[in-house]
Amino acid sequence: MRTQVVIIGSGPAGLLLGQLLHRAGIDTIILERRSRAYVEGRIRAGVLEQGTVDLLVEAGVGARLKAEGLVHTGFDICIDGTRHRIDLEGLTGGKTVTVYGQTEVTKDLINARVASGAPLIFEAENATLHDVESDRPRVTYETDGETHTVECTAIAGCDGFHGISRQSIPDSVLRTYERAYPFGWLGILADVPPVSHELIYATHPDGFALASMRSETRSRYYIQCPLDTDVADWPDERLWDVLKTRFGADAAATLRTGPSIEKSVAPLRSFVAEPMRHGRLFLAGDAAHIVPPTGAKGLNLAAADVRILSWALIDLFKAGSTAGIDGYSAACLARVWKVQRFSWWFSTQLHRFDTEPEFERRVHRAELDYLLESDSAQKTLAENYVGLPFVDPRGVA
Ligand code: FAS
Ligand code: PHB
Repeated sequence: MRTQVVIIGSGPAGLLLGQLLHRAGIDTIILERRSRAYVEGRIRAGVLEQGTVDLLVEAGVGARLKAEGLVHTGFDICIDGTRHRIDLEGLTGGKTVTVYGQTEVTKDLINARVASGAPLIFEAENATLHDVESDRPRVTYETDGETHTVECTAIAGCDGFHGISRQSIPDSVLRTYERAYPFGWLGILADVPPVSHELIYATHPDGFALASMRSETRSRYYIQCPLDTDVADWPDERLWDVLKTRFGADAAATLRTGPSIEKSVAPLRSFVAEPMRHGRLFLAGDAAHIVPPTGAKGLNLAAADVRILSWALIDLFKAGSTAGIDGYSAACLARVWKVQRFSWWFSTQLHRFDTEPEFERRVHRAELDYLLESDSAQKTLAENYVGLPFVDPRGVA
C-alpha cells in the first residue's frame, strides 16, 4: 500500500491533520492503536481558543461546535474563597474562548473522517516507523494478526506522549526538557448544572480547584491531589466536600452535587521534545509537548502545530516546496515555549507546593495580589489565556 502521509494516532492532532489534508486532496491513512469506542470515550480538555475554533470550522467540522459550544467572555479567580473576575473580552479587545469538550471534537472529527471514506484504521497494533531519514519512509502495523506495510512520503507522529513516533528520533538528535509537578489533578464529571456560568480557578491553603463544564447541565471539576492518589479512596461525597471548601462559602452554598460519570487522576507535567521534525517524520501535539492543564492549552497547542504542519505538507505536495517542512519545527517551537511559559506560570501561581519555602509562598501570594490590582497583569493573563496571536510562518499577513 502507498499513500502520501501516514498519520500515527487518532487524537485531535491526527484527526484534524487528516481532515485538513484530505480537504486539500492529499492522500492519508490514520493508524490508531485503540478502538473507536475507547478513543471516543476519553474525557480530556474542555476549553478551545478562538484560533482552534476557527481551524475546526475551516476543516468543515464546526457545525455542532458552533451550535453547542459555550462562548465564555471571562472566568473567575478565587483566592481563599473570594472571587475576582478576569474580563477576557474587555482585556483583549473582544476575544473569547469556547467551552466544548475534546470528547466532542474527537467525535466530530471521526465522523467527518468516516464520512470522507479516507482510511482510519482502529486497533492498528505495533505500528513501526522505517527509513524516516529517507524520502521514502515506511510504516508497518498489524491488524487481526496480519502485518501491513504502507509506503509514504511523510509520517505525522500524532500519537501523544506515550506514542512511538518520538522514540523514532535518534537519541543523538532528540533533546527533551521536562518539569514534573509534585501533584496531580483528580477530576470528576457529573450531570449537574455548573456552580457558575463561567470557569472558576481557585487557590486555597489546601490546594487548587477548578470548576469547569461541558454544557449547562454537565459539570467538570478538578482538585489538586497528591501524585499517589487512588480514585478508590475518593467517594463522590468526599470530592464534593473538598470542592465546596476550596471554592468558598458562596459557591459551596449553590454547588450542585450528584453521582459521578467519570473520576480520574492525571499527573501534571511540562515537557518539550526538540526538534519536532526528523527527516520525513513530523511530531505534532502531545507527541512533542505536554503542558500542565491549568492554562487549558494542550489541545489548543496541538491544533496550532497541525495548522502549521498542514500548510507545510500542502506546499510540499502541491507546490513542490520544502520551505514549510524545513521551517516546521522552529515555527512550532516558537509558540510551544511561550505556551509552556504561561502554563507553568499559571500552574505555579495557583497550586500549593508543600515543600515550598515560606519566601516563595509569600512571593506567589504577592503575585496574585498584584494580578488583582494591575490591569497590565490581567491583560497579560487574558491575552495568553484566549490564545496568543498566530504567527504565520509563511510570512503571510
Ligand atoms: P492524544 O494523546 O489525544 O492522542 C494520541 C492518540 O495516539 C491516542 O488516540 C492514542 O491512542 C494514539 N496512539 C498512541 N500510541 C500509538 C501507537 N503506537 N500507534 C497508534 N496510535 C497510537 N488539555 C487541555 O487543554 N485541557 C485539559 O483539561 C486536559 N486534560 C487532560 C487530561 C488527561 C488525562 C490527559 C492525558 C491530557 C489532558 N489534556 C488537556 C491534554 C490533552 O487534551 C492533549 O493536549 C490532547 O489530547 C493532545 O492531542 P493529541 O496530540 O492528538 O494526543
Ligand atoms: C476542562 O474543562 O477540562 C478544563 C478547563 C480549563 C482548564 C483545564 C481543564 O484550564
